[in-house]
Amino acid sequence: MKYSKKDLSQTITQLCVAKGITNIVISPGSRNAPLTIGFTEDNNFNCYSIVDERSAAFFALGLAQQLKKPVALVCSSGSALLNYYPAIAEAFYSDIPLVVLSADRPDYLINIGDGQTIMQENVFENHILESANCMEGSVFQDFNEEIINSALNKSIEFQGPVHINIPFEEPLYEVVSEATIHPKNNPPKILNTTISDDLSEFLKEWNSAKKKIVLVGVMPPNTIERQFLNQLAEDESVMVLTETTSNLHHDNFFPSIDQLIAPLTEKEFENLQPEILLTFGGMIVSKKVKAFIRKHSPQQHWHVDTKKAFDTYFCLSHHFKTSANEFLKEFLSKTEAVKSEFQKEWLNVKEHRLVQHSKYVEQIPYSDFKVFSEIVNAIPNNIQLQLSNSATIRYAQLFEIDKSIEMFCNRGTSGIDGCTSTAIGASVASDKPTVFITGDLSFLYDSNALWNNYIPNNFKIIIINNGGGGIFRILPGEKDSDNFNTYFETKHHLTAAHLATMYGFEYNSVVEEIELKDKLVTFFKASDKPNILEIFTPSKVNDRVLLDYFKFIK
Ligand SMILES: Cc1ncc(C[n+]2csc(CCOP(=O)(O)OP(=O)(O)O)c2C)c(N)n1
Repeated sequence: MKYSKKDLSQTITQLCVAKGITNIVISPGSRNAPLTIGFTEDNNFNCYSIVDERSAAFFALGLAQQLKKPVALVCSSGSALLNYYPAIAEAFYSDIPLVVLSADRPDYLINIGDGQTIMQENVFENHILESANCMEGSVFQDFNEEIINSALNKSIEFQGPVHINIPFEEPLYEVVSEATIHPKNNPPKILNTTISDDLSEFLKEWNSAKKKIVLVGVMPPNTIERQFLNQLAEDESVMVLTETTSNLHHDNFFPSIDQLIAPLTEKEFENLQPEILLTFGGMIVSKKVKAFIRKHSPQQHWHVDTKKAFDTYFCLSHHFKTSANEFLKEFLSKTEAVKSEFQKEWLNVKEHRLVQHSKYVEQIPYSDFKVFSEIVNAIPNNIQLQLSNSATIRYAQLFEIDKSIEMFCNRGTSGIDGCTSTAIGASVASDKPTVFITGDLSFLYDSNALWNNYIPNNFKIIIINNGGGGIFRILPGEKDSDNFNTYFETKHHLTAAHLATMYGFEYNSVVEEIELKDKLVTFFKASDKPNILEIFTPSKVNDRVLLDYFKFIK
């Protein structure tokens, strides 16, 4: 086995092994040669090579999203590092562990006109859990071990991104056959999640409230124990509103929030206003539910999370700093049944909406909505479904998707800049087949995602190509001007056909409804290549079909 001669390279690789960080995504460069040599020469590591750093970082994010442990990124100095930023911000807001290892020039070569050099220390300072700025030289070994341990532990303990900046003096390529450095591993701590709050006051409030809403945002599958979900679902004073990305299911839950609340009158909203709002999970997609709760504030808003509580509805009254399971175990064992019509009344509304939904789908023309409906009917069970941002995730929220399907979307910053790369990373880490549904702009934006040698044959992409940003037709504002076409919808006539050929994907397209069902059946069959199905839809019909939907389901 070979080791880089650099103390810092040996320190990093050994501490990564010690902490179980074994997946490394490397982008090419020379300044990072000591790290690249260190990782690739060591069989403990599973290394991936991806040229485009923006895509590499989202790919790593997809891996880490599935593995729930840090994935490391290695890049050269200069703007290479800055291309990690979109994925770092996403990881920061989505609580996904990433370890960024950037090679740098030594301090005396910064800002004196040396090439490929920027000010790398603390460069992600607003969106990072910890920045460690290493120093080269044996006198700094203890200091470096300390800060590297601390940063790696932070990523593991708090599930988020950290940045370790590592200066290397030339020569960069020298190797040794025995490790010359043996850093001390300070193991990560196991976070204490026991509830420190006195629950009695909260229980008093809860046990006297006839209207309680539990709202759940992004949550990995199988996070909350089934018995607690059942308990919540069986409480007639509780409505559990779930998002597609919350991966929670029960017949008494309310999974399509917009479908339920979009047609409501002011009077009905007042009726829906809860006394207590209890929230779990990450970001909420539904703009309508945010607007509803901000306007009809509950008396109490409690959020449960080991790490943070956002005041999304401007009425946060308490943060239970613990896990959902820990909280529910303690809390639900002490709650009392409250007689209430709340859940029943709204389950009737939900049932009516579902009937209307089915009727509506029967009569609508070929459109994004219709296409989504057919995809949901044809999609196989027991897969992983990755969704891009924009209208895709919003449409997905309007359909009942089989509960065996695991759902993911980058909602931390809702960017369209790395959805495909994330989906590919997730497909590599998951043993389930992965289907990725995306809009055309999101797909074309991140087309370098396909420049990746690790894409499994059971990875499938559906592009709903409505010739631009369809979302902007759904949003308010004037739609029939050149300005709208150019600066909002950004109309185009591009397709994925040539990209598919270039990157070795099977490719098929749909241009009218009559082909849709059969092509979906063929598309979802097992294949010996990754696969793209590009479905072209009429942009000027899509917005009307969606907006009329919310009136029809009333
Ligand atoms: C990096 C980034 N830039 C800009 C945006 C703003 N934005 C949100 S949706 C959207 C259009 C997406 O279009 P497309 O992927 O075709 O999906 P559609 O709206 O047609 O469903 C844009 C530009 C964003 N979310 N992220």
